[in-house]
Amino acid sequence: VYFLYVLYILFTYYIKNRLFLVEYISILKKGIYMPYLEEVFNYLNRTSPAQTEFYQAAEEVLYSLQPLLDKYPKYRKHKIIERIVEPERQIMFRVNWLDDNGEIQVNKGFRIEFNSALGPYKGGLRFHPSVNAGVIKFLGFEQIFKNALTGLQIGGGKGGSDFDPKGKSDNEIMRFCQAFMSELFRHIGANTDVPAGDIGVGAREIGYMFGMYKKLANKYEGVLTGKSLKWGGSLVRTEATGYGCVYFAKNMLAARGETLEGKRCVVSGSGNVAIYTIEKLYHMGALPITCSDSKGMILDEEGIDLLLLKDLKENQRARLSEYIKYRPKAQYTPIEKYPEGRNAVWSVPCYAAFPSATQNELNLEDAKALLANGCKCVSEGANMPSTAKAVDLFVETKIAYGPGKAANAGGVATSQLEMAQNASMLSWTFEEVDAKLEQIMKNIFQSASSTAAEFGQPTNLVLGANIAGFRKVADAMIEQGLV
Ligand code: NDP
Ligand code: 2IT
Repeated sequence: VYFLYVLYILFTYYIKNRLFLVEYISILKKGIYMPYLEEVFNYLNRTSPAQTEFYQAAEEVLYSLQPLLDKYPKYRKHKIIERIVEPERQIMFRVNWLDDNGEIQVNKGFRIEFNSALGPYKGGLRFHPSVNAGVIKFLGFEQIFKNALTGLQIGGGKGGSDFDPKGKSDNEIMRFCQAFMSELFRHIGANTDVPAGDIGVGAREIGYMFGMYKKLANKYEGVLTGKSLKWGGSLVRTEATGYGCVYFAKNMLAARGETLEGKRCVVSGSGNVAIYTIEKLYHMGALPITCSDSKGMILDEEGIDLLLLKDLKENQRARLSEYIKYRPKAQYTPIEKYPEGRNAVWSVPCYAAFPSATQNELNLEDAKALLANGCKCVSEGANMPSTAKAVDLFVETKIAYGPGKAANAGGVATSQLEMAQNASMLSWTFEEVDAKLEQIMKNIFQSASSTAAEFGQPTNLVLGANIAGFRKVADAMIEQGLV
């Protein structure tokens, strides 16, 4: 009786606070693996101080790799871990430009060329005041494995600037982009390093940067992706990350005999990824009811008005708070009214959640709120939107959880399709590119889930994606010798 009583107490404690076990298990796991990986983390702390986002990304990947490292000693013998955490090249530069008042402005520019085992460095450029060396490094690190998962020949890179595009005139944007490219051009090329967009960088910025590259390099080549459809861009690239993220969710759910049809979905962000996630959710018969920006969130129980959202964000470049002027029944919550330390988007009851704004926008408390409200699926459009503890909870509770490097790989995959079209001087139809994207997302899901099953944790797509991506890069590094 006592035994049953103790069991009952433990069980109710566990149900009330699943974190107890999650944390206990993850500390235990990390404790067991520490000796080897600890050396790597100590090295990173010593040589790249204060890069917290990078440590977070590296820890997630490296801890997932333990079963692979145990099974195949070749990776340790070739010191792949020690080599893969060290970028092949990092470029930091000054960007001077003149604002509309004739004042000199100075920003930092970054490009990290992380790993070229599988192809030319490939990854976006982010313009946001929060950009620093650690942010670019975490994004570049994630990009290596994401790009490997696509099955295409692309290495990993990332770049950007702490430039804030908000409130800048079109001329200021142009002058900044030109100044940025006046240094970057010497490091990139269609077969070397091919940047694209990310936060704060869309078709307009890619246009100005392409123009400057062409002038300085005297080459008209596919050096950037996300170009305008009028001069070398690919159909579906604009939609690709959001569409791909929903395709990924569809695959995760299909494996569980579920669909998105008729389901309430919450989306964060209101930029490129969020907008086309919402569009594809409608195509699937789902009901997307939220979106957000850095100032607040919209809850529209009748479903987000997609045309209005596109007009506000793509044409007017307005704040999301404007939405309720046109849809008075919708509800706007400014961030000052969010529960403390939380993101209000994740308190809205839903079947599936699509974090599509930025890193660490969904923490443990948010994850608990989602699960308590019955959320069954999280598909990450953003890069590393969930904190480490939130990820642990999703994995432990075995919901359909698609980590960013798998779920948002559709953007970069379609960038590679743009490169292929540029190189062959052909252009494919919307249907052709969309069909390829859908197939790539299916392949990524299958590769992550079969790898997860191979290592005994069939629902753990964090483990599966990290091992599957790493293995491709690591094997290529071994075969290409010590370079
Ligand atoms: P956009 O610049 O188009 O939109 C970003 C959105 O996120 C905006 O709504 C923005 O709000 C919000 N946001 C940005 N930073 C913050 C912040 N610190 N706090 C709250 N909200 C924030 O970028 P994308 O849609 O292209 O990118 C969104 C995410 O998706 C990023 O994590 C990016 O790395 C990732 N991603 C993008 C891909 C792409 O192809 N574009 C491919 C794969 C991943 P506000 O306007 O108020 O700043
Ligand atoms: O994070 C990403 O994958 C992107 N921002 C897209 C990169 C690309 O090269 O298309």
